[in-house]
Amino acid sequence: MLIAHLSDSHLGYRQYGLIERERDIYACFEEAVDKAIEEHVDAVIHSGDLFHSPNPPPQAYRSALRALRRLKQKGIPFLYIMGQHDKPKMQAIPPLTIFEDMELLRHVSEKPYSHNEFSVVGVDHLRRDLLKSRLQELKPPTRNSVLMLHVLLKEVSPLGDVSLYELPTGFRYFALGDYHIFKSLKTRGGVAVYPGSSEIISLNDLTEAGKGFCIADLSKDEVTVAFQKLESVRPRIVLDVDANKIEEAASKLISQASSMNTKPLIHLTVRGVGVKRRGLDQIRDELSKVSLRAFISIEEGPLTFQGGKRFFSDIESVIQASIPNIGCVILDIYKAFKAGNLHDEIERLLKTGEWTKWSERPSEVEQKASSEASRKSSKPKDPNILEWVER
Ligand SMILES: [Mn+2]
Repeated sequence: MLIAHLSDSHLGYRQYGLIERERDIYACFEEAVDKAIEEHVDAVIHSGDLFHSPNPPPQAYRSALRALRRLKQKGIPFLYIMGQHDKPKMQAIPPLTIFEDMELLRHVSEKPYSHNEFSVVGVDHLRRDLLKSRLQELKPPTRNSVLMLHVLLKEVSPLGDVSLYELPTGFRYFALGDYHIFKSLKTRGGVAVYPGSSEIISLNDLTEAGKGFCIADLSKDEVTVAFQKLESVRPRIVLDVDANKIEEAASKLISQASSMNTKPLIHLTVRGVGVKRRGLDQIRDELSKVSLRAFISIEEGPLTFQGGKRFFSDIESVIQASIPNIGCVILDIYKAFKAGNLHDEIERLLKTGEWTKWSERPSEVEQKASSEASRKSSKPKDPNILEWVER
């Protein structure tokens, strides 16, 4: 029994308001289905968020229809559950019902699927308390059973709803959705797998392994899982660069982007104090020619860890930003040490009792941030700079 496991395709999502991005997302889903057919799978299962919304645009229906028809022609069943994105909030009909009427798929949360010893059971996305009681009722109908859930496990996120050990026993494959990065976890009797989203829906979805789906083989004693990377995923370049090195970084970016077959999305963070947006206009224009869209943001913050690299402008800012509350203490000691009067300074602090007020004192970074915030709110925002906040 070979199954293709997909999840979080988010059909109909128009990221950054770009039609190209909506098309990228369709292309990824359709590529995954084509690959599944090529691999001669016995079933395709989808663990939720097939559509980005319970009211998808007509193009999203067409993309789903194209894929489902190809599967139907090959006699491959498509089984699905709903995620929080495509589940209607009120008493409305879920978008995929229309395809169920056309007998192109099966909603396993309504009616489990069985074929000989193989069966698939599923639960649509549920609130944590409802999910927990629902999980207790679930039993595998046959020896070779799959359980589909749209749930965030505590093993992948501190915001998770349930733990791996709270899942019912007896299932060989837990086909999970909601977490957008590929992850395979061992359970007592089998495996729990997140194939991840088929495209990059938010920058959090970026991963070295790429985006794709899974093919699981349930015919042997031990379940095997193979990740299938998709070619249709649009490339992204995320770069965090010190303002002093911006020219060099920009020319590298331009040659990297122009050598790509598909125009990438570029996310450039320029780090430094007093960086002027106006000064970056030319760089953004040049990057725009070789990319689908280039986003440039400015960070005054001194320290981040991105792509394993460390950026900071001065040690004082590093201390304050990275050690909340007691940052002031360390900073005072550091300054005294640098000035060569560490002993005198500590004695003075102890005598005056000033050290007791350390935790109440706002750090210079906080003061800077609050004055920055008030300045920002009074100033009209540069329409050319897009923030990359998504979802
Ligand atoms: Mn999702």
